[in-house]
Amino acid sequence: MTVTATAAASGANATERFKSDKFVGVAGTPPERVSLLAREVLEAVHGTIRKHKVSYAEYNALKAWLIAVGEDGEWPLFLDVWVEHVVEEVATEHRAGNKGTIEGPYYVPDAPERGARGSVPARDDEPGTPLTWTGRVTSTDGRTLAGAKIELWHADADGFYSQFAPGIPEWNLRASFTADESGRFEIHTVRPAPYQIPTDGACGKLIAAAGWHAWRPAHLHVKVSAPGHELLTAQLYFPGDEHNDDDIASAVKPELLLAPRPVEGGEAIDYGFVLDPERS
Ligand code: MBD
Ligand code: FE
Repeated sequence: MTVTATAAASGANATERFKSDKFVGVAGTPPERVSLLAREVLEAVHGTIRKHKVSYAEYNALKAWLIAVGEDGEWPLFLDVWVEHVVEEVATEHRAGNKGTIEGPYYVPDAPERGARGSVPARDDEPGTPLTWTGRVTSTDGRTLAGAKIELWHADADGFYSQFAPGIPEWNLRASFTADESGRFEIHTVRPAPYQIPTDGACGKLIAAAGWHAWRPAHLHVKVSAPGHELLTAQLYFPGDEHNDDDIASAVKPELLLAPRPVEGGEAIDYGFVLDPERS
């Protein structure tokens, strides 16, 4: 692959996507809660400054860096990599069904529909090991969830996401499946590569300056939904990936590890989902 994704290109797309898709607002939030949350975050910052005697040079570096995060369109990336996992933890701690994890910045709704069985949109010469994924969707109350929707999106074998990197067809490796009468589905795709945070943007500069690594392990993203049930957002991981234990986005959980087995022409996985009924 000759084109490289720039932080500015993928960041601008992620920022636009978020603005159009997610800004529903929390208009009814009482001022007491806004004040409490804002004050405690600021106090945490003040505490760090006092504890480590942060200098003016460091303060100005922070200011310049925060401006660059916005200019590079990397607020979605920054927040989803370093903050979202705790929001997800708090939001789903009551669940008895499937573990989930963070959504990240690259979901796009309304991907092409493929019924209960089919292949994700892919290029004729799509690189990567072919992957056949079978599974079943049920409820924690034991019911089969016929008609459940399984939305899948993932990076290609170079680690790039369609709509967030140049030169990739719009819906490449993005599709929506519908579980059959017995709750089953069968998906044909390819194994994604690990994802590297762009090195040329503000997030990459923080990573380099701090001496961290920039990697997420290879993963498949899903959203699984059914009427009367809580939306499950998850990612599935491949055993043996060197970053399963130190994902920069802290989003790996043991329950989300796949167990691929070699089959003729590729590999196969079996992984199903158990959804929690909506709380009344
Ligand atoms: C990704 O692919 C991702 O899933 C997350 C959470 C953050 C950055 C890139
Ligand atoms: Fe991802």
